[in-house]
Amino acid sequence: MTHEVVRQTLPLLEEEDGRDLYYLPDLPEEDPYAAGHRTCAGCGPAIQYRWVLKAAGQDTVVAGPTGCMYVANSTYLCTPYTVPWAHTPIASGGSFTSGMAAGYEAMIRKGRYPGRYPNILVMAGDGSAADIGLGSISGALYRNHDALFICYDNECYANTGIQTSPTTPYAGMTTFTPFGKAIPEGKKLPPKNLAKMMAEGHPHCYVATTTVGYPVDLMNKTRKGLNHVGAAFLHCYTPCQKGWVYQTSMTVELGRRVVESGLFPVWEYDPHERTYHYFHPPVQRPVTDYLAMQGRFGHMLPEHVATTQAGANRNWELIGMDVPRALRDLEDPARHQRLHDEEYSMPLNRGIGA
Ligand SMILES: Cc1ncc(C[n+]2csc(CCOP(=O)(O)OP(=O)(O)O)c2C)c(N)n1
Ligand code: SF4
Ligand SMILES: [Mg+2]
Repeated sequence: MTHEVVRQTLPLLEEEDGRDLYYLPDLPEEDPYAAGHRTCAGCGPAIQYRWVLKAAGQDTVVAGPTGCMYVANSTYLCTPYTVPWAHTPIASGGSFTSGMAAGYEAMIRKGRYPGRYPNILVMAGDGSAADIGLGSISGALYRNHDALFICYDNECYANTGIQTSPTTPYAGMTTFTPFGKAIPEGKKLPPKNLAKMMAEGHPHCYVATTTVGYPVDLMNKTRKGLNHVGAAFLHCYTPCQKGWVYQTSMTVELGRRVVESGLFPVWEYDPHERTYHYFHPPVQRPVTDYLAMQGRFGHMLPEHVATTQAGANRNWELIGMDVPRALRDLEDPARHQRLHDEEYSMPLNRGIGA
Protein backbone atom coordinates (compact mmCIF):
# COMPACT_ATOMS: atom_id res chain seq x y z
CA MET A 1 0.00 0.00 0.00
CA THR A 2 1.28 3.49 -0.88
CA HIS A 3 1.05 6.13 1.86
CA GLU A 4 0.38 9.77 1.14
CA VAL A 5 3.28 12.22 1.51
CA VAL A 6 1.89 15.06 3.64
CA ARG A 7 3.74 18.34 3.20
CA GLN A 8 3.91 21.34 5.56
CA THR A 9 2.85 24.88 4.71
CA LEU A 10 4.62 27.52 6.75
CA PRO A 11 2.70 30.80 7.23
CA LEU A 12 4.33 33.95 5.90
CA LEU A 13 5.16 36.76 8.34
CA GLU A 14 3.48 40.13 7.96
CA GLU A 15 5.66 42.14 5.60
CA GLU A 16 3.98 45.50 5.37
CA ASP A 17 6.62 47.04 7.60
CA GLY A 18 8.92 44.12 7.15
CA ARG A 19 11.75 46.15 5.74
CA ASP A 20 11.81 48.45 8.74
CA LEU A 21 14.94 47.63 10.68
CA TYR A 22 13.10 47.78 13.99
CA TYR A 23 10.09 45.70 13.01
CA LEU A 24 10.12 42.29 14.61
CA PRO A 25 7.14 40.05 14.02
CA ASP A 26 6.11 37.31 16.41
CA LEU A 27 8.74 34.72 15.83
CA PRO A 28 8.76 31.14 17.01
CA GLU A 29 10.38 30.98 20.44
CA GLU A 30 12.23 27.83 19.54
CA ASP A 31 15.78 28.23 18.28
CA PRO A 32 16.87 25.25 16.18
CA TYR A 33 20.29 26.96 16.01
CA ALA A 34 20.94 27.50 19.69
CA ALA A 35 23.52 29.75 21.36
CA GLY A 36 26.94 28.35 22.17
CA HIS A 37 28.57 27.97 18.77
CA ARG A 38 32.05 29.30 18.10
CA THR A 39 31.72 31.65 15.13
CA CYS A 40 33.32 35.13 15.32
CA ALA A 41 31.44 38.00 16.95
CA GLY A 42 29.16 39.59 14.35
CA CYS A 43 29.40 36.61 12.00
CA GLY A 44 26.87 37.18 9.17
CA PRO A 45 26.44 33.49 8.30
CA ALA A 46 25.62 32.69 11.97
CA ILE A 47 22.89 35.36 11.95
CA GLN A 48 21.52 33.89 8.74
CA TYR A 49 21.59 30.35 10.14
CA ARG A 50 19.62 31.42 13.18
CA TRP A 51 16.91 33.25 11.22
CA VAL A 52 16.58 30.54 8.57
CA LEU A 53 16.16 27.82 11.20
CA LYS A 54 13.74 29.92 13.25
CA ALA A 55 11.67 30.34 10.07
CA ALA A 56 11.87 26.63 9.26
CA GLY A 57 10.99 25.40 12.76
CA GLN A 58 11.59 22.13 14.58
CA ASP A 59 10.28 19.74 11.91
CA THR A 60 13.40 20.30 9.85
CA VAL A 61 16.52 18.43 8.79
CA VAL A 62 19.64 20.35 7.78
CA ALA A 63 22.84 19.62 5.91
CA GLY A 64 25.99 21.73 5.93
CA PRO A 65 28.95 21.27 3.59
CA THR A 66 32.46 21.99 4.86
CA GLY A 67 33.12 25.67 5.56
CA CYS A 68 33.09 28.01 8.57
CA MET A 69 29.58 27.03 9.43
CA TYR A 70 30.57 23.43 9.75
CA VAL A 71 33.96 23.85 11.38
CA ALA A 72 33.08 26.65 13.81
CA ASN A 73 29.77 25.03 14.76
CA SER A 74 30.62 21.45 15.46
CA THR A 75 33.13 19.65 17.54
CA TYR A 76 33.00 15.97 18.41
CA LEU A 77 29.57 15.15 19.85
CA CYS A 78 28.64 18.83 20.11
CA THR A 79 26.64 21.10 17.77
CA PRO A 80 24.30 24.07 18.34
CA TYR A 81 21.48 22.34 16.41
CA THR A 82 18.31 21.16 18.10
CA VAL A 83 17.18 19.57 14.80
CA PRO A 84 18.87 16.71 12.91
CA TRP A 85 21.95 18.03 11.14
CA ALA A 86 24.58 16.38 8.97
CA HIS A 87 27.92 17.51 7.63
CA THR A 88 28.65 16.78 3.95
CA PRO A 89 31.85 17.11 1.96
CA ILE A 90 32.16 20.57 0.40
CA ALA A 91 31.29 19.30 -3.09
CA SER A 92 28.28 17.22 -2.06
CA GLY A 93 25.75 19.63 -0.52
CA GLY A 94 23.46 19.16 -3.53
CA SER A 95 23.77 15.41 -3.93
CA PHE A 96 23.53 14.68 -0.20
CA THR A 97 20.41 16.83 0.16
CA SER A 98 18.84 15.23 -2.95
CA GLY A 99 19.38 11.88 -1.27
CA MET A 100 17.70 13.04 1.94
CA ALA A 101 14.70 14.35 -0.03
CA ALA A 102 14.34 11.21 -2.13
CA GLY A 103 14.82 9.06 0.97
CA TYR A 104 12.07 10.78 2.98
CA GLU A 105 9.68 10.60 0.01
CA ALA A 106 10.30 6.88 -0.40
CA MET A 107 10.15 6.06 3.31
CA ILE A 108 6.88 7.95 3.80
CA ARG A 109 5.31 6.34 0.71
CA LYS A 110 6.31 2.88 1.95
CA GLY A 111 4.96 3.61 5.44
CA ARG A 112 8.37 3.34 7.03
CA TYR A 113 8.43 6.93 8.31
CA PRO A 114 5.30 7.96 10.19
CA GLY A 115 5.63 11.76 10.13
CA ARG A 116 4.99 14.53 7.65
CA TYR A 117 7.56 15.36 5.00
CA PRO A 118 10.09 17.50 6.94
CA ASN A 119 11.55 20.80 5.84
CA ILE A 120 14.76 19.75 4.13
CA LEU A 121 17.45 22.33 3.60
CA VAL A 122 21.15 22.75 3.07
CA MET A 123 23.19 25.88 3.79
CA ALA A 124 26.39 25.94 1.76
CA GLY A 125 29.07 28.64 1.62
CA ASP A 126 29.86 30.47 -1.60
CA GLY A 127 33.01 28.38 -2.09
CA SER A 128 30.79 25.33 -1.98
CA ALA A 129 27.66 26.58 -3.78
CA ALA A 130 29.31 28.79 -6.41
CA ASP A 131 32.47 26.81 -7.01
CA ILE A 132 33.45 23.37 -5.67
CA GLY A 133 29.88 22.10 -5.13
CA LEU A 134 28.14 24.03 -7.91
CA GLY A 135 27.62 20.92 -10.04
CA SER A 136 25.92 18.93 -7.31
CA ILE A 137 23.56 21.80 -6.41
CA SER A 138 22.74 22.42 -10.07
CA GLY A 139 21.99 18.70 -10.49
CA ALA A 140 19.66 18.75 -7.48
CA LEU A 141 17.83 21.82 -8.80
CA TYR A 142 17.55 20.30 -12.27
CA ARG A 143 16.09 17.05 -10.92
CA ASN A 144 13.71 19.17 -8.82
CA HIS A 145 14.12 17.48 -5.44
CA ASP A 146 11.79 18.97 -2.85
CA ALA A 147 14.32 20.87 -0.73
CA LEU A 148 15.70 24.35 -0.16
CA PHE A 149 19.31 24.94 -1.27
CA ILE A 150 20.82 28.04 0.35
CA CYS A 151 24.10 29.73 -0.40
CA TYR A 152 25.32 31.77 2.58
CA ASP A 153 27.61 34.16 0.77
CA ASN A 154 30.48 35.70 2.71
CA GLU A 155 32.27 36.38 -0.57
CA CYS A 156 35.34 34.30 0.25
CA TYR A 157 36.62 30.92 1.31
CA ALA A 158 36.61 32.06 4.92
CA ASN A 159 37.39 28.92 6.82
CA THR A 160 40.69 28.22 5.13
CA GLY A 161 42.01 31.77 5.57
CA ILE A 162 39.96 34.22 3.46
CA GLN A 163 40.86 33.12 -0.05
CA THR A 164 39.09 34.51 -3.13
CA SER A 165 35.94 32.73 -4.31
CA PRO A 166 33.85 33.33 -7.44
CA THR A 167 31.60 35.71 -5.51
CA THR A 168 34.42 37.89 -4.12
CA PRO A 169 33.67 41.35 -5.54
CA TYR A 170 35.87 43.29 -7.90
CA ALA A 171 38.72 44.92 -5.88
CA GLY A 172 37.95 42.83 -2.79
CA MET A 173 41.23 42.01 -1.09
CA THR A 174 41.72 38.40 -0.02
CA THR A 175 44.82 36.40 0.79
CA PHE A 176 44.84 35.15 -2.83
CA THR A 177 44.11 38.59 -4.31
CA PRO A 178 46.50 40.92 -2.49
CA PHE A 179 46.89 44.39 -3.97
CA GLY A 180 50.30 45.53 -5.13
CA LYS A 181 52.13 47.37 -7.90
CA ALA A 182 51.23 44.82 -10.59
CA ILE A 183 47.55 44.52 -9.67
CA PRO A 184 46.61 47.60 -7.62
CA GLU A 185 42.92 46.68 -7.39
CA GLY A 186 43.57 43.26 -5.82
CA LYS A 187 40.75 41.27 -7.41
CA LYS A 188 40.34 41.96 -11.14
CA LEU A 189 37.26 39.88 -11.97
CA PRO A 190 33.64 40.80 -11.22
CA PRO A 191 31.68 38.36 -9.04
CA LYS A 192 29.85 35.38 -10.52
CA ASN A 193 26.13 36.09 -10.78
CA LEU A 194 25.20 32.89 -8.98
CA ALA A 195 21.49 33.44 -8.31
CA LYS A 196 20.73 34.59 -11.88
CA MET A 197 22.61 31.56 -13.16
CA MET A 198 20.45 29.31 -10.99
CA ALA A 199 17.19 30.99 -12.04
CA GLU A 200 18.00 31.10 -15.76
CA GLY A 201 19.39 27.57 -15.77
CA HIS A 202 16.61 25.95 -13.71
CA PRO A 203 13.48 27.94 -14.60
CA HIS A 204 11.13 25.49 -12.83
CA CYS A 205 12.71 26.36 -9.42
CA TYR A 206 11.84 29.11 -6.93
CA VAL A 207 14.96 31.33 -6.73
CA ALA A 208 15.51 34.43 -4.59
CA THR A 209 18.20 36.69 -3.18
CA THR A 210 18.23 38.36 0.22
CA THR A 211 20.60 39.75 2.85
CA VAL A 212 20.97 39.74 6.62
CA GLY A 213 19.89 43.40 6.45
CA TYR A 214 16.26 42.32 5.92
CA PRO A 215 15.34 39.70 8.53
CA VAL A 216 11.65 39.38 7.62
CA ASP A 217 12.43 39.16 3.92
CA LEU A 218 15.02 36.48 4.68
CA MET A 219 12.61 34.46 6.82
CA ASN A 220 9.71 34.76 4.38
CA LYS A 221 11.87 33.71 1.45
CA THR A 222 13.03 30.74 3.51
CA ARG A 223 9.40 29.78 4.10
CA LYS A 224 8.43 30.35 0.46
CA GLY A 225 11.34 28.20 -0.67
CA LEU A 226 10.29 25.44 1.73
CA ASN A 227 6.61 25.71 0.80
CA HIS A 228 7.44 25.45 -2.91
CA VAL A 229 6.93 21.82 -3.93
CA GLY A 230 10.16 21.07 -5.77
CA ALA A 231 13.61 22.58 -5.61
CA ALA A 232 14.27 26.13 -4.43
CA PHE A 233 17.47 28.17 -4.24
CA LEU A 234 18.18 31.13 -1.93
CA HIS A 235 21.27 33.31 -2.25
CA CYS A 236 21.91 35.24 0.96
CA TYR A 237 24.51 37.96 1.43
CA THR A 238 26.20 37.40 4.82
CA PRO A 239 29.15 39.62 5.85
CA CYS A 240 32.23 38.01 7.37
CA GLN A 241 33.74 40.43 9.84
CA LYS A 242 37.05 38.61 10.01
CA GLY A 243 37.55 38.53 6.26
CA TRP A 244 36.06 41.91 5.40
CA VAL A 245 37.47 43.86 8.36
CA TYR A 246 34.67 45.99 9.78
CA GLN A 247 33.22 46.73 13.18
CA THR A 248 31.34 43.71 14.44
CA SER A 249 28.14 45.63 15.15
CA MET A 250 27.84 46.63 11.47
CA THR A 251 26.84 43.27 9.98
CA VAL A 252 23.14 44.06 9.54
CA GLU A 253 23.92 47.63 8.41
CA LEU A 254 26.17 46.25 5.68
CA GLY A 255 23.31 43.96 4.63
CA ARG A 256 21.28 47.09 3.92
CA ARG A 257 23.98 49.30 2.46
CA VAL A 258 25.01 46.71 -0.12
CA VAL A 259 21.45 46.87 -1.48
CA GLU A 260 21.14 50.64 -1.17
CA SER A 261 24.39 51.12 -3.07
CA GLY A 262 23.20 48.90 -5.94
CA LEU A 263 25.80 46.20 -5.44
CA PHE A 264 23.50 43.31 -4.43
CA PRO A 265 20.04 43.40 -6.03
CA VAL A 266 17.35 41.71 -3.94
CA TRP A 267 14.75 39.85 -5.98
CA GLU A 268 12.50 36.86 -6.27
CA TYR A 269 11.96 34.66 -9.32
CA ASP A 270 8.51 33.15 -9.67
CA PRO A 271 8.73 29.84 -11.56
CA HIS A 272 4.99 29.81 -12.33
CA GLU A 273 4.91 33.26 -13.94
CA ARG A 274 8.56 32.90 -15.03
CA THR A 275 9.19 36.50 -13.98
CA TYR A 276 11.56 38.38 -11.69
CA HIS A 277 10.27 40.69 -8.96
CA TYR A 278 12.89 43.24 -7.95
CA PHE A 279 12.99 45.08 -4.61
CA HIS A 280 13.48 48.82 -5.14
CA PRO A 281 15.22 50.22 -2.03
CA PRO A 282 13.93 53.62 -0.90
CA VAL A 283 17.50 54.97 -0.66
CA GLN A 284 20.17 55.01 -3.39
CA ARG A 285 23.67 55.61 -2.12
CA PRO A 286 27.09 56.08 -3.72
CA VAL A 287 29.14 52.88 -3.49
CA THR A 288 31.64 54.63 -1.22
CA ASP A 289 29.01 54.57 1.58
CA TYR A 290 29.43 50.81 1.48
CA LEU A 291 33.09 50.39 0.53
CA ALA A 292 34.42 52.77 3.18
CA MET A 293 33.08 50.58 6.00
CA GLN A 294 35.41 47.71 5.12
CA GLY A 295 39.14 47.26 5.33
CA ARG A 296 39.13 44.83 2.37
CA PHE A 297 38.49 47.80 0.06
CA GLY A 298 40.90 50.19 1.78
CA HIS A 299 43.48 50.05 -1.04
CA MET A 300 41.11 51.11 -3.83
CA LEU A 301 42.19 53.93 -6.11
CA PRO A 302 39.81 56.46 -7.72
CA GLU A 303 39.56 54.45 -10.95
CA HIS A 304 38.60 51.30 -9.03
CA VAL A 305 35.86 53.10 -7.14
CA ALA A 306 34.59 54.55 -10.44
CA THR A 307 34.50 51.05 -11.99
CA THR A 308 32.52 49.76 -9.00
CA GLN A 309 30.08 52.67 -9.30
CA ALA A 310 29.61 51.93 -13.02
CA GLY A 311 28.75 48.32 -12.12
CA ALA A 312 26.24 49.47 -9.49
CA ASN A 313 24.65 51.83 -12.01
CA ARG A 314 24.23 48.93 -14.45
CA ASN A 315 22.47 47.03 -11.66
CA TRP A 316 20.10 49.96 -11.01
CA GLU A 317 19.12 49.89 -14.68
CA LEU A 318 18.75 46.13 -14.64
CA ILE A 319 16.25 46.23 -11.78
CA GLY A 320 14.27 49.01 -13.44
CA MET A 321 15.41 52.00 -11.39
CA ASP A 322 16.65 55.34 -12.68
CA VAL A 323 20.28 56.23 -12.12
CA PRO A 324 20.34 59.67 -10.41
CA ARG A 325 22.66 62.19 -12.00
CA ALA A 326 24.82 62.30 -8.87
CA LEU A 327 25.53 58.56 -9.13
CA ARG A 328 26.16 58.72 -12.88
CA ASP A 329 28.75 61.46 -12.27
CA LEU A 330 30.59 59.15 -9.87
CA GLU A 331 31.56 56.93 -12.81
CA ASP A 332 34.26 59.53 -13.43
CA PRO A 333 37.47 58.68 -11.51
CA ALA A 334 38.24 62.37 -11.12
CA ARG A 335 35.26 62.57 -8.76
CA HIS A 336 37.08 60.23 -6.40
CA GLN A 337 40.40 62.02 -6.48
CA ARG A 338 39.83 63.10 -2.89
CA LEU A 339 40.20 59.48 -1.84
CA HIS A 340 43.61 59.52 -3.40
CA ASP A 341 44.69 62.86 -1.95
CA GLU A 342 43.29 62.25 1.52
CA GLU A 343 45.07 59.15 2.60
CA TYR A 344 42.60 58.26 5.33
CA SER A 345 39.30 58.49 3.46
CA MET A 346 39.16 54.73 3.05
CA PRO A 347 41.48 53.50 5.74
CA LEU A 348 42.99 50.09 5.44
CA ASN A 349 42.05 47.65 8.20
CA ARG A 350 39.65 50.04 9.83
CA GLY A 351 35.86 50.13 9.73
CA ILE A 352 33.55 53.10 9.86
CA GLY A 353 33.88 55.08 13.05
CA ALA A 354 37.16 53.42 14.01
C1 LIG B 1 37.36 19.22 -1.97
C2 LIG B 1 37.81 20.13 -0.88
N1 LIG B 1 38.66 21.13 -1.20
C3 LIG B 1 39.06 22.00 -0.25
C4 LIG B 1 38.64 21.85 1.03
C5 LIG B 1 39.17 22.76 2.11
N2 LIG B 1 38.16 23.67 2.62
C6 LIG B 1 37.55 23.45 3.81
S1 LIG B 1 36.52 24.67 4.28
C7 LIG B 1 36.90 25.55 2.88
C8 LIG B 1 36.31 26.91 2.68
C9 LIG B 1 34.91 26.85 2.17
O1 LIG B 1 34.48 28.12 1.76
P1 LIG B 1 32.95 28.45 1.72
O2 LIG B 1 32.18 27.34 1.11
O3 LIG B 1 32.78 29.78 1.09
O4 LIG B 1 32.54 28.50 3.26
P2 LIG B 1 33.13 29.53 4.37
O5 LIG B 1 34.35 28.91 4.93
O6 LIG B 1 33.38 30.82 3.71
O7 LIG B 1 32.05 29.60 5.40
C10 LIG B 1 37.81 24.86 2.06
C11 LIG B 1 38.36 25.33 0.80
C12 LIG B 1 37.79 20.77 1.35
N3 LIG B 1 37.32 20.58 2.59
N4 LIG B 1 37.38 19.93 0.37
S1 SF4 C 1 35.63 33.86 9.61
FE1 SF4 C 1 33.79 34.95 8.88
S2 SF4 C 1 32.27 33.38 8.29
FE2 SF4 C 1 33.88 32.42 9.55
S3 SF4 C 1 33.06 32.45 11.65
FE3 SF4 C 1 34.32 34.29 11.40
S4 SF4 C 1 32.90 35.92 10.69
FE4 SF4 C 1 31.87 33.93 10.44
MG1 LIG D 1 32.43 31.61 1.96
